[in-house]
Amino acid sequence: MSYKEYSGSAGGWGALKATTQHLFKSQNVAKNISNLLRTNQDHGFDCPGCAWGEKGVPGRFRFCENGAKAVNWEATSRRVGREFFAQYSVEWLNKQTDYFLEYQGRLNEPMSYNPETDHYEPISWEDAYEMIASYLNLLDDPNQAEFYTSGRASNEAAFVYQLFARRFGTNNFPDCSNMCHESTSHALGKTIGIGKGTISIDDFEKADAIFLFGQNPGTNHPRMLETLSAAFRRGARVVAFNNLKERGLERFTNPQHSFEMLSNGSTPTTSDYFMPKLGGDMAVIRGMVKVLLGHHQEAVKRGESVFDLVFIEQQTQGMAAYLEQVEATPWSTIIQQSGLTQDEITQAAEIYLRAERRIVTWAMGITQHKHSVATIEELVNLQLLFGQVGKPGAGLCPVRGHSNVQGDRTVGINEKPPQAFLDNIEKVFGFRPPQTHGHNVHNALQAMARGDSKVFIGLGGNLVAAAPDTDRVAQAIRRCDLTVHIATKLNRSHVNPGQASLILPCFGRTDIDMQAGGEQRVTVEDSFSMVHASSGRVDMSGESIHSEVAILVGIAKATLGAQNPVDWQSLADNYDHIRDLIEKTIPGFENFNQRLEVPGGFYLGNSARELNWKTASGKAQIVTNELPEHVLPFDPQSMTDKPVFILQTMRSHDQYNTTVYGYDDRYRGIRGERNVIFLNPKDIQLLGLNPEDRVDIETIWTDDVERKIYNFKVVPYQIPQGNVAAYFPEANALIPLESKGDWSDTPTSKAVAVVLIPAQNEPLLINGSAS
Ligand SMILES: Nc1nc2c(c(=O)[nH]1)N[C@H]1C(S)=C(S)[C@@H](COP(=O)(O)OP(=O)(O)OC[C@H]3O[C@@H](n4cnc5c(=O)[nH]c(N)nc54)[C@H](O)[C@@H]3O)O[C@H]1N2
Ligand SMILES: Nc1nc2c(c(=O)[nH]1)N[C@H]1C(S)=C(S)[C@@H](COP(=O)(O)OP(=O)(O)OC[C@H]3O[C@@H](n4cnc5c(=O)[nH]c(N)nc54)[C@H](O)[C@@H]3O)O[C@H]1N2
Ligand SMILES: [Mo]
Repeated sequence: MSYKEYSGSAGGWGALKATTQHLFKSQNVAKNISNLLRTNQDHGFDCPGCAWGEKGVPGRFRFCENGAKAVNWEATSRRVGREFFAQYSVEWLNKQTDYFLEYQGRLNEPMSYNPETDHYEPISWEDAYEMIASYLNLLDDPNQAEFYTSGRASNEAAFVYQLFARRFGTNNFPDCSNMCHESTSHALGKTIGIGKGTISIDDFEKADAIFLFGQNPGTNHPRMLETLSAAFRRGARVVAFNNLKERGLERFTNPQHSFEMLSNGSTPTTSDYFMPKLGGDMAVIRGMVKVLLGHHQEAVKRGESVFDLVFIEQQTQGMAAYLEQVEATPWSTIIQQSGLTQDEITQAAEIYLRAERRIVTWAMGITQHKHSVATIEELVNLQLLFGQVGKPGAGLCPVRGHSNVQGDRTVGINEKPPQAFLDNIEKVFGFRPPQTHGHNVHNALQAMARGDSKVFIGLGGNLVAAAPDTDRVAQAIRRCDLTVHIATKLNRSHVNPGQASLILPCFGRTDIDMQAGGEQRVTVEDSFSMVHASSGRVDMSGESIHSEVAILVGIAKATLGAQNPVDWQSLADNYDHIRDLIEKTIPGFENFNQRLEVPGGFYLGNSARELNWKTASGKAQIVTNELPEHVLPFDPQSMTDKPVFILQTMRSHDQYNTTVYGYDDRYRGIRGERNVIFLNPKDIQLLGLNPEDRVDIETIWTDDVERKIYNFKVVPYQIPQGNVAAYFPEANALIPLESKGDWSDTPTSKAVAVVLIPAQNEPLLINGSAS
């Protein structure tokens, strides 16, 4: 492995080269290129990459490097079938890397785990459905089953899934969003009455200033770079707050604009870049509001105002108490917590002040902390002070992760469903769904660890690798009587089976979905609440792979009976029937099937954007919070003599969550390795270490569990002193299950206290990578 600083810009030649390399490595080259051409087009499939939206420009060819990787990874011609599982035991497979497991190709036959041989063996679809039904129907209580969803599932699959599980009798819907934007949904629900962003993609063309908090679009939402650099070119200020110096946020060359590519030019994506400490954003925003309040007080003396007083008066509640709290917060605390100087915060505040239309965006750097909900409430307060909701070119923009994570929640994947939704289910389907709240990811894992939950079903995803405390989570899932994985590719969760375990292979976004009623399409919702259709191109007929909907219908029929509470088979035969049921149950989907014909899809609407506040008070709610004393619930330095660092875990450029495409992280200058830890050069010196030395990393937490990972290579990087960074899923073993966000239960993946110890042993080499 080696690392050297990356000198190019994000996107550009490097991106095209990487995309084509990926295309050529695959054994499906021609098919993949024609797939790419159809991604995000009107009659193509929705890119399984991220949830960024598209301006529906018909016929325009759009893709990004990482979307290309996602498509290519899914559309591989490699297969994992019975010979593979006969050859390798589960114990052996569990020792392999995440990269190795997924690289083997697409699952293409239902498999059942045999604990006596420790091998997966073929099973027929019908036997698999009967087996699931018998385990479910033997439970003492439906709440002993967990129905996990990952955000690639389509609206149609997710709706059928929740209908089945609710009819079965539970609201246990642990979901990937519990580890992702849960803090956003909670904070926005409480403050503006809807847990979604308030802007549309056009608003970026009208904004004067865009503030980006805790996100790395160059890697995770590459199409957003184009939006940002267009805004920049037009003169908008683009201000980034990031714990690391991220190349993709600094400069961008658009691979689809040949002129920039040829001249090797690059457009800056940001005009201003600030590097707060991990978890310091709430203090940053508090500081900005303090500066702005000062300006406001000055203006009032002149008989003017800086805040939007009419908006505050008519639309909000609670502003006075909040401003008192802002005044009471001393600069010393703000500076110490944020890691920025008063000057830097003032600079940011003044950019905000000079703009008229401001967008605030955020992602995991904001949502995966103990005080994430409070931080997002602080962002909302700032925007409400200036009337920045419901106005063109302005608003709140949480940038979602999985391509349909927002849609899944819309159609009912929700462990705390709103009463109106439950009432509609009762009205439409004639049964009373369970009324008590179910399990989120945190509760589900605890219940499985205790042995209370006994059946785990996963609609996609890879919970063992995505959740914190990897070893404990693996043990918890292994305690189940039955685990079922509806999946495209082999992963860590499949090789940690329950007593019995099934792998049920399904189609992905890129595949043709042929049913009795003809070729089917599915729908997804992007970050901007746009719903559009997606239909795949790859022909998988002839293999024993079924669609997600067909699999769920198979399970539902076997468990509940063919007609209970609907004619299940008719839903699998023609997904229009599912969309008719969604239309009947959920507001916003009127004429669902007809409206899918409109190019670019249709907008679900957003009540807050219309200044319709669905909160208890009927107004936008200003929430007053104190700044947290520490990013953790205790002072870790009091528990050890070694210097304590706060660790964030993040994505490399060569991965999609737990899916590892490769071992490079181009923009951060890493090649050929993932077991690296990024440190400030001064901290390296302070520890008496040198770049490329190897360290073991150990968590400081309040229990006796040892959480340690070994042999991570030290990499000097632009990161505040006292903060370090490593990749997930490797570093997930360090995050205690109990370390979670207030209100949201989201794992604190961006703040874990650790100490570094010079490595005791030489690294083991697995699949060419140190482990
Ligand atoms: N190619 C690709 N695309 C993806 C994904 C993928 O894995 N690969 N994952 C998808 C999913 S599910 C999601 S949720 C999104 C994730 O998209 P991101 O949120 O961009 O993902 P992370 O890699 O976790 O990056 C977090 C960023 O926040 C910064 N950061 C961390 N902590 C803090 C903090 O306390 N304050 C500030 N200001 N910054 C901080 C980090 O330095 C990093 O740049 O991307 C989606 N798109
Ligand atoms: N430490 C740390 N942990 C994190 C995070 C972090 O930043 N740091 N991020 C968190 C976030 S934001 C998220 S969203 C979660 C992600 O958690 P998950 O959504 O559970 O994980 P993924 O890695 O996206 O799931 C990958 C698997 O999904 C399956 N799959 C892929 N496509 C399809 C499909 O079309 N249908 C079906 N049925 N299956 C499919 C494949 O088998 C693949 O192995 O991880 C979280 N975990
Ligand atoms: Mo996510």
